[in-house]
Amino acid sequence: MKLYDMAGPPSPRRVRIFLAEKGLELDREEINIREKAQFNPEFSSINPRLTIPALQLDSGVVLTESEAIQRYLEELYPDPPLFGDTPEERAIVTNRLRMIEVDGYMAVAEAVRNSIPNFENRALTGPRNFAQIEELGKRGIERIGYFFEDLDAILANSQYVAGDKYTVADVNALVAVDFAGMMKQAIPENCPNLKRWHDEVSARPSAKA
Ligand SMILES: N[C@@H](CCC(=O)N[C@@H](CS)C(=O)NCC(=O)O)C(=O)O
Repeated sequence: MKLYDMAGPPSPRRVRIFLAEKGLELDREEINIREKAQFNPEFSSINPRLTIPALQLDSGVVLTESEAIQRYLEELYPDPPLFGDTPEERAIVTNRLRMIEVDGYMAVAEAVRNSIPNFENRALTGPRNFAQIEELGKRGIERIGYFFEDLDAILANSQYVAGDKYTVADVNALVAVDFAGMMKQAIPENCPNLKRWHDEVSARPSAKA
């Protein structure tokens, strides 16, 4: 098994934090997307979607979605459980993951990729080029604020994002909140529950991954 990875970008960090929580190390290769290494034929033949993380299994199959990688690793290494212990917990984790992906990660990506000059003509990842749309950049910023508020409301009633246990929902939410920092969007004063949670999960050793 081999993980195509890079320190810095958010999606691979989701997998690295998950691995750290499981106490796992994988064989890794860096794909430096700042230097456009995702376009090199050696990598594009492995992942034609041109994104990291990518996990190549011993069978040759390549997983190109961080959540698919996390779920696969959970099946292989169930302890500690990070997707919930019961059907209800697992359903809540999945529910939260979807919210984090759509309302959090995608909102920040929308802002970043439609406003930062480095992403000119690269408003979406992948093999096809897309022009930036300024209005989408602005909408992304607005949506980040709502994401913070919605997470704060969840965390007003529970210690962690999917209940009273630390799960993969905390991993991916932490990465989305930190990713918002790329647009200089910090946790606002009116989100004390989010701040309390962020301090707590950031203090876990895995957060350094
Ligand atoms: N849905 C994918 C997203 C992967 C993704 O967008 N990765 C970014 C780094 S965070 C990337 O590879 N970008 C390449 C590019 O910008 O061309 C996942 O969850 O893993």
